[in-house]
Amino acid sequence: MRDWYEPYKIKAVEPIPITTREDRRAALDDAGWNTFLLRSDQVTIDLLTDSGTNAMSDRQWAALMMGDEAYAGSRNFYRLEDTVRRVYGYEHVIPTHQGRGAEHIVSEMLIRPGDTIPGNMYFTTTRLHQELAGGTFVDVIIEDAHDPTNTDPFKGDVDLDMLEKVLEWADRVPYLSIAATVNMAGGQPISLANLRAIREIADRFGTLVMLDATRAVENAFFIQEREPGYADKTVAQILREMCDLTDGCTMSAKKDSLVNIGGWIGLRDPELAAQARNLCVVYEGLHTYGGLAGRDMEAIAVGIEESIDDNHIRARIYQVRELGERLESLGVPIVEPIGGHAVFLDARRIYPHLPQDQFPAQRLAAEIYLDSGTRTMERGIVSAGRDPETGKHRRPALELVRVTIPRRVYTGKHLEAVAVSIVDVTGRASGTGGLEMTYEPEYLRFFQARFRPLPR
Ligand code: P61
Repeated sequence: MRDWYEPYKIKAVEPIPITTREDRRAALDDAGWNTFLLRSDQVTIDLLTDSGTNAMSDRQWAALMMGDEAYAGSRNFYRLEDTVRRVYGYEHVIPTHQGRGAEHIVSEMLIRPGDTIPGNMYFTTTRLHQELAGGTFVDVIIEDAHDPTNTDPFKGDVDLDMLEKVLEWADRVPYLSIAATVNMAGGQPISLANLRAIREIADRFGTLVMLDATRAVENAFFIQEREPGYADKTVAQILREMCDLTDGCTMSAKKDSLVNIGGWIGLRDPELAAQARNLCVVYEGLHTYGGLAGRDMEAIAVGIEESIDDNHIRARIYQVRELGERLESLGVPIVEPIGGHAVFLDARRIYPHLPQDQFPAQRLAAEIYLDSGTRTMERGIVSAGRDPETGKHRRPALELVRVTIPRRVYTGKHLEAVAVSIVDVTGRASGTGGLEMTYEPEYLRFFQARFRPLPR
C-alpha cells in the first residue's frame, strides 16, 4: 500500500451549484466584488477557507447523537477536557464558540492598556482582540517570511534577536503570541528549535508563551518531515512536545479538529484558568459549554483523535501540495514553500501593473470566481486594515490570494479544475484593471467591504 492517498472513502455526497459566467458576473456585482459577500449557492468550488468547512467522519456524526445538552456539567465537556489534556497536554480547558471567542477572553485577561505583544506575524482576529484590550502587536517573524520566493523550511520562525530587543524596550509584555503554521505568511511552520529558544527567552524575561494552536497538527507534520531528529516521531508526539513548551493556547477547532464549529482555551496555571472561566460566563456561556452544544463538544473530541492520525495529516498536506506543485509547474507565481492549509497566489507578480491601492489580490480573487465559480480569499492590503494610530492603510509586503483546501471535502479532480481556471485567469492578467473600495466597515474590513472594478 502507498501512503499518500486519503485514508477514507466517501459515504455521503452533496451536489455543487453549476453557474454560467453571466450568473457569476451578476453575483459579483451584488457582492461588491468581495468573495465573502457571495452566497454559497453561487459558488461551485468553495476554497474561501478551511475553517468550519471540514467533512466530518461517520464517527463524528454518530457522536452528535451522544450530545448531553445539560446546561451545566455536560458529559461531553468532560470528554473534551480529557481529550485535550491527553493530546495537547493542557490541564485546564475552557470551551468557546470558536477561536476568536478564546482570543477575546485571553486578551482581556492578560493585556493592560499600553502593553506590547510580540508575535510571529499578525492574524486579523488575534491582533484586533489584542488592540481592543489596549495592546499593540509587534511582528517579530523572520525576514524570510515576507518574501514569497524564499524557500526557508520554517518561515514561521521568530527572529530571536528582534524578540529580545522588543522585550528590552517594551514597558510590559504580558505574553508572546506564537502561531503554529502562520496563516498570513502562507501556512508556514515554526520549528521546535525556535519554539525552544522562545521558551528560554520568555523564562529569562518572565513572560508567558501563548500558542495559537489552530493548525498546530499541520505544523507538527512539517516538523516530522523537515526538522532533523523528528522523522521517527509521530505527529501526536511532536504536537505534545510543541504544546509542552507553552503556557497556554487559544484554539479554533474549526480547522485541525475536523468540525464545523468550536474552540477552546488551554491553560496550565489554575489562577489564570479561574479568571478565564469567569470571563467565559460573561461572553460565551457557562464554562462547561462556552457557546457550544454538548454534541459539538463530542464531535470536537472525536475530531481531535482523528486529526493526529499520521495517515490523515499526510494526505491532507499532500493534497494541498499537489495543487501547489501543479500551479507552479504551469508557471503561476505562488508562495513557497507550499503551506499546510492553502496555496497562496502572489498577486504582486501576477498583476505587476496594479498598485497596491487598487487591491490587486482582491481583484484576482474576484477574477477567479468569475472564471470558474471557484471562491478564494484576499490576503493583502484589504485584510491588513488600517493602522489605528495613523488611520492609513497598513501595507503588507505580501499581497496574496489564499486558495484554501477544506479537509476531506474535494477530490483531486476538483483541484485540477481549479488549477486550470487559475492558469486561464493569470494568462489574461495584463488586460485586468484594479478595484476601488466603495464601502469600508470599521473592524475586520475584508469581511464586509465593497468594491467597484476599474477599467484597465
Ligand atoms: C481562516 F479571513 N481563521 O483562516 P475563528 N487563529 C488563526 C486562524 O486562522 C483563525 C482564528 C485564529 C479563519 C477564519 C477567518 O481574517 C479572517 O474560529 C490562525 O475563525 O474565530 C481563523 O478563529 C480565529 C477568516 C478568520 C478570515 C479571520 O479562514
